[in-house]
Amino acid sequence: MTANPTPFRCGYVAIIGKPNVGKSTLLNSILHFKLSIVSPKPQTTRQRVLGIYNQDDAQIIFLDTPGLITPKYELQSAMMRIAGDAIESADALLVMIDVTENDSEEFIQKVFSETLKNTKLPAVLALNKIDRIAKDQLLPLIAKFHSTNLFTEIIPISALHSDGTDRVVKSLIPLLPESPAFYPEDVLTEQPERFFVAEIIREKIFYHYAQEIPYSTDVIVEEFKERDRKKDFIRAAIYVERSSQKAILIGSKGAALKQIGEEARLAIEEFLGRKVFLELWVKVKEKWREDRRTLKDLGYM
Ligand SMILES: Nc1nc2c(ncn2[C@@H]2O[C@H](COP(=O)(O)OP(=O)(O)OP(=O)(O)O)[C@@H](O)[C@H]2O)c(=O)[nH]1
Ligand SMILES: [Mg+2]
Repeated sequence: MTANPTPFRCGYVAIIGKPNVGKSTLLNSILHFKLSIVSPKPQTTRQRVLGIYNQDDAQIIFLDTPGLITPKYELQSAMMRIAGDAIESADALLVMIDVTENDSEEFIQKVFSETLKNTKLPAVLALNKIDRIAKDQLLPLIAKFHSTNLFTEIIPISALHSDGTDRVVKSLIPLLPESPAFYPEDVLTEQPERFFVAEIIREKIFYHYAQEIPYSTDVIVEEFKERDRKKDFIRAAIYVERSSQKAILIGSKGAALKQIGEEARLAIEEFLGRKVFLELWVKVKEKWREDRRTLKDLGYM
């Protein structure tokens, strides 16, 4: 007789933490694919991004989420609801902190006493950006979080350098229910191409503009046409809140918008694996961040 094979496990893992700690970077590193947008600025991710990881005996459906904050306007409230919904649908949590920040302990206590107070989900803690601190700083940090008794494992990682990320995957699998896979093995996400196209354009805006511009901007794909023997045609609108922001986005003689368009097109082509024609235009939509109808059109509610 042969021994029982390892049972197949499948379930949802929500990746949560403060903005900018590296949640999206980690998802991309685990998937070996640039699925979720990343930038050096906080609050880059606004929607839940679903990414599916497969191995012989498990399927993990990761939910990348917007960084947890106290909302100040309607868009941020919607982002926090999106993060809350992801937590609710999860079987386990991957909590992430940035080891270079010194308020993580407070943050963890707050998350567990407020956001997670009604959930009893098992949680793994990833201590990210260890490439930025000296090795001898790590042990006291691990000990500190170990003493909270909140985590099944505490794993130091560098998402950027894919260091420790295998261990993260390994630690999550036993926390998932025994179940067959929910998705076929060749499926990476369930969100439509349009969503990722808009995200890629938004990422370029986060990289290129300072101060309030990235936060006053959103992108919606208005037309996405596959054409016979021609490149796909994509037209996307960039929403801003004021005409002064529109002028900045477009730049002198349209140069700034042209550059965003070129960079976005290349990244979109890489993502889709095919050539596209990308047309961008900028539209002023006053106070869209506060307007529930526009937020609904943009997919936030
Ligand atoms: N040095 C270093 N930088 C990292 C690491 N992981 C992520 N970063 C950087 O941290 C910044 C934020 O990364 P993101 O992945 O966008 O962070 P996030 O947690 O998804 O942020 P939000 O979407 O805003 O909540 C980017 O500039 C990343 O390159 C790491 O392991 N080491
Ligand atoms: Mg993110």
